[in-house]
Amino acid sequence: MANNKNSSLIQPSVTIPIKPIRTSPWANAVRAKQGIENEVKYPNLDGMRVMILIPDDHYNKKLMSLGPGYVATAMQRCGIDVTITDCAIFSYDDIELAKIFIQSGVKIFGIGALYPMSKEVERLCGIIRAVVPGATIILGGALPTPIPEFILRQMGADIATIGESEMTIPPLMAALAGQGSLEDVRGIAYLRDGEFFHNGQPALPTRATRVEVGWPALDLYPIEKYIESPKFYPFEQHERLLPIVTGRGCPYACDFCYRVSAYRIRPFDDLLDEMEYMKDKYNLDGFYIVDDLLMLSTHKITDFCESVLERGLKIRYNCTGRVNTVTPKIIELLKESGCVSIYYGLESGNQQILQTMSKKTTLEQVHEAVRLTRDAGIYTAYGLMFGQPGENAQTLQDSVDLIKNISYGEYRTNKVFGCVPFPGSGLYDWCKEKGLIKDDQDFYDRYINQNWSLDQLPVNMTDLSDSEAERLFRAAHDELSQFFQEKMAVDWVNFFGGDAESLQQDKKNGASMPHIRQRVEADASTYDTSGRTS
Ligand code: B12
Ligand code: SF4
Repeated sequence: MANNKNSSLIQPSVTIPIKPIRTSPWANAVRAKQGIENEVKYPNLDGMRVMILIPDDHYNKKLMSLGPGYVATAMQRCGIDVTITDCAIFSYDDIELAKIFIQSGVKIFGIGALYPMSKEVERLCGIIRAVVPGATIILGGALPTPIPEFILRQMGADIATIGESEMTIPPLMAALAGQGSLEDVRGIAYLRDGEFFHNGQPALPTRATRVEVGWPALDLYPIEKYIESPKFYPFEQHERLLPIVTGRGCPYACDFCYRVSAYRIRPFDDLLDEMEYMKDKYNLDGFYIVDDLLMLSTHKITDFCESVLERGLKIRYNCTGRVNTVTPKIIELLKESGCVSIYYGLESGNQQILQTMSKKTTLEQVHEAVRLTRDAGIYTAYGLMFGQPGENAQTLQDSVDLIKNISYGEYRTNKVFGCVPFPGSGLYDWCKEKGLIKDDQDFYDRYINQNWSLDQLPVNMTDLSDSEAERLFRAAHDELSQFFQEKMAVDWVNFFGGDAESLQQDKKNGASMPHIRQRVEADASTYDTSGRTS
């Protein structure tokens, strides 16, 4: 943590000094509606060649990133010869990448990325610049969208597409081919002779169907590599799974979350057609439903489950969930239609903090949702975070206690993550207003993680001093590690049999069984939150 505060007193009282940062859960939906369109014209760009790169996210579970596939489909509809190179799958070093770029002969590169991949993107851009003179580099995704000028300059790229880009791509590529000009392309930002231009928000697909924007160009990915990669619990390693999105955007407005657009659910006939197609083509057993939309409303989730059942689609799937939409009926339908695991973004064990972050959920809903889910035999994963404005020792302890109270039958540790105010979130703007983040460069320098882990507090937004916030965060981590080590040791003995007495003896001596400790430590380093926040 870089900023310093004087007070190191821990206030156990739960006094939240600020109001929720964003209050209307529908704010984004209303704002973005004007941009929604469903007509795209595809120019003929035969002969144009593009390489889309997926940066390495340094995670052992290789989840296919769908955004580049959608963008590639838009390019293919223009006749562009496009390839996708997934650096997360192949972990190329600099020399290998340089050779790939040179040998490809391609002059236009696209890179889709999230903020945590920024150092990787910088590396990719640097290598392209070094070996492909005159290359055009287009960035897309959550990395450039909220702060395109800073990101373009820092990465050394030329053009950023803002948010969802299927409808931006055709006019953009036409402009690059000399059929039109960049000034007229909506939804991009770019640097020209060092000067920065921003052409505003993109047009968005109404429902993201096959007809409208197409399905992602799966043929361009190394599909078997994703299928072979380690599985999310409770799927088994032999199961064949791929990700799919059920819609776009989100109608809520949690203060820590980066969201750019109105929510749009895909029509279920189109979604189920795609699932059926993928299942047949790749012999799939199931899906990771990666977006935030599936459990947004009782109505939607009911329709989805019923559509899966009506089609007789025998699948197993996981999804994200919102505790406020859970009912016994919904859980029953989810189970019946093949759901094996739900990831709930619980975020905090303190009600006032939930309100501060505009989560629009209650602790009663949390307990009820977890109980119903687990009683139905659906595995429950959850994420909590520490570091919201107004947090103190007590609010952190409330989160630790919540985890302990709702955990049973665990195979892995659950922990409290650091709350990172990513660019594009309400918190990022709030931090700038309060002077906690000076500018985009300041945040870029503080955010040192380049992987999935959110183990740091790059900006101290709490009421605590930096050192106290850090100390309490580590102490919470240790408390939970200890808790899960003991819990898993007991589960292990119960499940596999073994010497319960010596386990008790170990515990009395303050020692844990070494094989359990190893397993817990290994697991903690690859904790799978799935990047999901709903
Ligand atoms: C699936 C998912 C993941 C997956 C896959 C991520 C991926 N590379 O796609 C995994 C599990 C790996 C993941 C991990 C994490 N994630 Co995540 N994830 C998502 C999620 C839920 C859905 C993404 C998705 O598939 N959307 C649907 C597709 C169609 O949209 P899209 O990917 O945005 O693609 C469109 C545009 O971005 C653009 N585009 C995309 N690629 C390209 C490429 C080019 C060349 C161009 C021109 C355009 C372009 O056009 C696409 C089509 O419209 C989003 C939330 C969301 N609803 O988007 C969070 C989200 C992207 N994740 C987020 C976060 C914070 C994380 C984690 C840090 C969380 C964690 N600790 O677990 C890690 C970070 C991993 C890393 N090292 O970078 C944040 C990103 C914040 C930010 N500013 O970067 C999001 C937005 C969640 C949120 N609500 O805040 N995540
Ligand atoms: S955390 Fe989930 S529910 Fe909240 S705004 Fe983000 S995507 Fe929507």
